Amino acid sequence: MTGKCVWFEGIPFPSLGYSPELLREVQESFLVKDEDVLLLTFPKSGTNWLIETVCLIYSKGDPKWVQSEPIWDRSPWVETKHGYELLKEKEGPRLISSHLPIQLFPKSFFKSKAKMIYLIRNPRDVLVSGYFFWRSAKFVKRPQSLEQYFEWFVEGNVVFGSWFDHARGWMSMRDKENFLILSYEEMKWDMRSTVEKICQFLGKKLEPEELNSVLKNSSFQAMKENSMSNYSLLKGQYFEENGQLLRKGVTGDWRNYFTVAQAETFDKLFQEKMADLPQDLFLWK
Ligand code: PPS
Repeated sequence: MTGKCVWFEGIPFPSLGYSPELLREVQESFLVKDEDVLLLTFPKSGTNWLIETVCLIYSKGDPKWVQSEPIWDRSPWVETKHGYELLKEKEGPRLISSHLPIQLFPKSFFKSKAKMIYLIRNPRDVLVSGYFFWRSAKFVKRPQSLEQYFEWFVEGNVVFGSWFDHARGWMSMRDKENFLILSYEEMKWDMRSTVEKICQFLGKKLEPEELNSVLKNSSFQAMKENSMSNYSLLKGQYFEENGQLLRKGVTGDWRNYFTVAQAETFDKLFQEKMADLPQDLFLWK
């Protein structure tokens, strides 16, 4: 993928809201505080679902916050111009989102006690989700076909770089006590237990009816209808009218799109790149 993107340290970034100077400043100078909570993902892994869930946990299931403030202001993306400016001004404990690979993340985090949740998703579904999403976006080079995007993805030639490098990099933190790995798949299969796990990690306690409200208001349908979370406010400037963040919200959709040859190529690559990691990290298998 070349053309419509910004390059930094060999990795392509979207062309709107990112610059090499800012990415350098974020890495060198952004101050992560011990009380911050960081939500980290490779794009299209369910980032916004995780943000919505954590916001609802913070508000004890009350949907007022998630229905009144855009999701990118509740938990700003630190690497974007908008998010960085907002975060610098924010007082108190902050929710911070990011898609950055580990080597470009603010250095101050690694000396802090801030908690981080890394959300991982079957990269095959990440690929398919990304293909449909970027096709309608105005700030990246658009793929012309799934076949083309498949090639870009396996070469690591997509925004935020190689999924494999991203996952490997962040998973090296997995034994740290301020680091929690979650998967999109476990959120789909047992969201109640996942919310309980997040609460335990963040030291939050929810009453049963509050937990029910978190589940209800973070559901695919609720988020799809919530204009503060479904990116409909960004249509026009950032996306075409047909663009949608909440497309299908399922696991295993790649099976509807990959050819047999693509599935085999992907399996082989996954083996090559990830075989030495504990395989129970990859719950979709
Ligand atoms: S982004 O643009 O990188 O921040 O996108 P991200 O939020 O990481 O990923 C978008 C995919 O997450 C799905 N999604 C959900 N699935 C289930 N339940 C809920 N509540 C939910 N919210 C978002 C969304 O549908 C995208 O996946 P696909 O497969 O394209 O549907």
